[in-house]
Amino acid sequence: MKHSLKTLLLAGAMVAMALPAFAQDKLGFLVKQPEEPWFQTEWTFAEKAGKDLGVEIIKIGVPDGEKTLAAIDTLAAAGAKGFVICTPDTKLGPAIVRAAKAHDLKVVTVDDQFVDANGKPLEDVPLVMMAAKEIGERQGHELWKEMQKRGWKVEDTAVMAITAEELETARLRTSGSIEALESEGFPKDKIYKTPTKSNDIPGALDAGNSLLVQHPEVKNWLIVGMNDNTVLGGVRATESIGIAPENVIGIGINGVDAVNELSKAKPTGFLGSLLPSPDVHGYSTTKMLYEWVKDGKEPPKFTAVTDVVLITRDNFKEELAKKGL
Ligand code: FCA
Repeated sequence: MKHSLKTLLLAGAMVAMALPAFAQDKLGFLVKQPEEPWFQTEWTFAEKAGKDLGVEIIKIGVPDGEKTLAAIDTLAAAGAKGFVICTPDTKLGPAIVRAAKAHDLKVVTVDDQFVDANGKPLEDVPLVMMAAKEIGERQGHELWKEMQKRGWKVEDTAVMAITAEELETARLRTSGSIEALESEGFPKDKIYKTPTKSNDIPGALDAGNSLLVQHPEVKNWLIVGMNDNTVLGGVRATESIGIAPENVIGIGINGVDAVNELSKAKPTGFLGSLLPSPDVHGYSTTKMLYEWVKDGKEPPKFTAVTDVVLITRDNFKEELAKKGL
């Protein structure tokens, strides 16, 4: 009796010792635009990975540099061992790496690659992202296909390419899209670039408006942009000057950010979106980071997530459901 009680107590103490250590495992997941469904989806799947692995995920929105560095301090104070980040500014890379090192935190980047002050990529930091050039090319080919389907003439049509050249993934996507259109035979001199100040709808709307006032002669518009919000801003610009939806084709990238638009009662100029795998981005980065922290298994320096599907009003519910989104 006495013995078994002692055993029990001992076993209990061992569990008690083991449990807090287990429960205390924490990892951060920092994203630049927490208002975008894209990043909310990454968070959801990071938490799913956290649950499967028995780790707590600390989610923090980091819209600027100051908030990013403060978030890293917060993670360190909470006892986290590392974090996944989509940085608000790729040039913050060296500062983020420095802060992480100072706190002995491991870093995995997602979606946007860190660069140094000269724009050179920090290739040492593990990165998971969609294949940017390829998804851009797909956008260009799909725009062309739809243009053919509608029987538009090249003479009546121009491209509004909303650009964000300072963000490498955006530059790769839009240049891929433009090159694909050119390879299909779209005339170079009717592909008009217009830079956006911010990667959201208001920024892209301004960019679109300033282009449209210069080209009242254009009847039909194809809209190129690096993600759904950028293309949506362009579509809103065409609407604001009364161009009919039948004369506009916009195809976005991200998919999850297009759900509201594709759910509208009437079709708009936004035809659809290329849906990559935000679920995989959120889950696999978290798992990589966990294995790195836990077992010292270093993640690959670069993982490109391919596998993209075009969602439109006709199939978006099914396609999202297939991915559990
Ligand atoms: C960038 C964009 C996001 C998303 C992500 C994969 O960070 O800003 O909208 O497309 O790449």
